[in-house]
Amino acid sequence: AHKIKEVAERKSLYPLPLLEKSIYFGSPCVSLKQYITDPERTGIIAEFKRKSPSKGDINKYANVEEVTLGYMQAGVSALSVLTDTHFFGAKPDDLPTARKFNYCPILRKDFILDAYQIYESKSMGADAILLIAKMLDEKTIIEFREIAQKLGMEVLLETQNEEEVKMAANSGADLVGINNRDLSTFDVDVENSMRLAELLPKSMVKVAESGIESAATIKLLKANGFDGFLIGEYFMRHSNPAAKCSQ
Ligand code: IGP
Repeated sequence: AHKIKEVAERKSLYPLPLLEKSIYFGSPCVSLKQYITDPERTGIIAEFKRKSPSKGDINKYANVEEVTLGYMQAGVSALSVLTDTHFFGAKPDDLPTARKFNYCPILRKDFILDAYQIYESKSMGADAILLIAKMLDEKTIIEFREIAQKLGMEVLLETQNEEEVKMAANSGADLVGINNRDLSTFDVDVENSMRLAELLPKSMVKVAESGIESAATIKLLKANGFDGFLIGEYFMRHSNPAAKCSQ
């Protein structure tokens, strides 16, 4: 509580009493890692996003309740909900709404740059947060990972090159993500991801992110050590994303 106060005071977006009032603050999280590795489930993390920097508008008027419920009924392991407004068109209530209607793990997808956002994630009802290795130094990653885990959440640490993957192996992150998309060129390269996955211990839960468009790609990634598959645009660009997801 002391730490929450300190961080909330510094940022003072929502004051401490508001964050603390969230019913999610006192409640336990669902384990993303567990749902992804559950052999009864698909390993798919289905993402809700309206637009993206690489594609522009994807599904401007998508309804978060309808889409996330549909994803879950289609048998996904977890949901990923974008909360960034500027680049991804998120509305402030998207994640809390998804939470209200779904029991499965929810990953908060945003650019987390300040500890305050971790407390905020918990108050929104997230079970896990994304940390992006390219945006944070190693010391900050460990500090943020500790805060998230102390609040009961898990951390998916996103990597994209050899150096980041090696750092992630010793970061204490619950899951390591390897982004198939190079964020500077937007190129998708699954071969690169599979090569990088080999640098991680077998026991580490690995999530392949971005540009996944077919069951064949999932199969290939699975055969090469990946447990989870983060898929957004392939579902979202359809008028009924959940229907696409259940195919
Ligand atoms: C999903 P795609 O190509 O299936 O829509 O990708 C997800 O991997 C992508 O949205 C993503 C992302 C991120 C978004 C990966 N890392 C970091 C925002 C921030």
